[in-house]
Amino acid sequence: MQGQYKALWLDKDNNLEVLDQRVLPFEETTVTITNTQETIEAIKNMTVRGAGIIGNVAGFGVYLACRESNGDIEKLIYLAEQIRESRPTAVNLMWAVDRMMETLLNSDLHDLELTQELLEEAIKIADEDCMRTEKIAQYGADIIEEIMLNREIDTFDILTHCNAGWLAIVDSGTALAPIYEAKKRGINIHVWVDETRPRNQGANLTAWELSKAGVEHTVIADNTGGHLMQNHMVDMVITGADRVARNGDSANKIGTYLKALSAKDNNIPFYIALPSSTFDFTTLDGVRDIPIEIRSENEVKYMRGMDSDGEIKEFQIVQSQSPALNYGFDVTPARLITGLLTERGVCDANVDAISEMFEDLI
Ligand code: RUB
Repeated sequence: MQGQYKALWLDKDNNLEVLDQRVLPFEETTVTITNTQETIEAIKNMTVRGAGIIGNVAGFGVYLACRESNGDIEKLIYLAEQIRESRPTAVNLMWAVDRMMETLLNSDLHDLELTQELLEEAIKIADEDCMRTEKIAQYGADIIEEIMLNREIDTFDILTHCNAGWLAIVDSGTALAPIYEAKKRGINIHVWVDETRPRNQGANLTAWELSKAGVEHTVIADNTGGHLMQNHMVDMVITGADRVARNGDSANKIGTYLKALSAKDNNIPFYIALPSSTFDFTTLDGVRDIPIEIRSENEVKYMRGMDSDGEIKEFQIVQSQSPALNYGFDVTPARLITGLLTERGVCDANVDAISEMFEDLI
């Protein structure tokens, strides 16, 4: 891929360009990231968001940190640590920084040559994610085909939560990758898109991605999923993940857990799609130990949107004196998950199956 992906790419000076995900779907603009501080800001303020992309941007961030460190390795290690701490839940961030640091520590190159080596490693990480998401697309579409055959249905209704498409991980996405592949295979597919309050990644990003790809979809308020499942309007639920523990417990955008409970109650397959870089093999119990990000209460109290004159504005929707609480993620216990859809195939969500399939990475 040579460092050119749909949601991020390198400019002629080898700075990182990213799509600004804060302003989609109303504006399509890019942000240029040239140094560590800009990398950290872009991850923190969610110019880029989604576990996979955060990892990729962090990888390129370490290369940019090297470029700005002028051979000062201690400074570079310090800057890399700052990038590593920019968001707490998506483990791809830590994984990518650690891999870049391993390259650094094993290298006997200096200055420009070292910077070039780190750039190549960041590209390699992103290229590998591309390959993983391609495989997830194939395995996921196979499952969709199988369910359709068994149930003899004409249109396949999938429910997804948040955004786990090509905006969230290069270059096909995780949860959306099988959907794009199923469409390519000629399957009639329709997606229920949870709006995903408070930041509306479903309404703003997933709906935008799906329309660009010509995939039929309907945006629903987050509370609608249970009713749809109870009324046989959902054939499968599939979401991405920010961190999957060794026992299969999976952290994803807040609200995912409720969808999994409802899917279980209604006997609907519930899949988590993830590349192996989203596993945290050192965390043994996800519900107990995955760190959950708490973000600003203003994300709950304000909403951004377009007014009737076409102007983009932020609106307050909660009275000032009421406090709000904003957990970014929740953890779906492994017992509610039908399967983990990975680049190596479908893995049962339990410690034995994960240990067996990913033995070489643990
Ligand atoms: C994003 C989110 C996404 C996963 C998907 O949260 O929860 O579902 O990150 O990642 P946020 P992937 O918008 O707060 O970053 O595409 O790697 O599965």
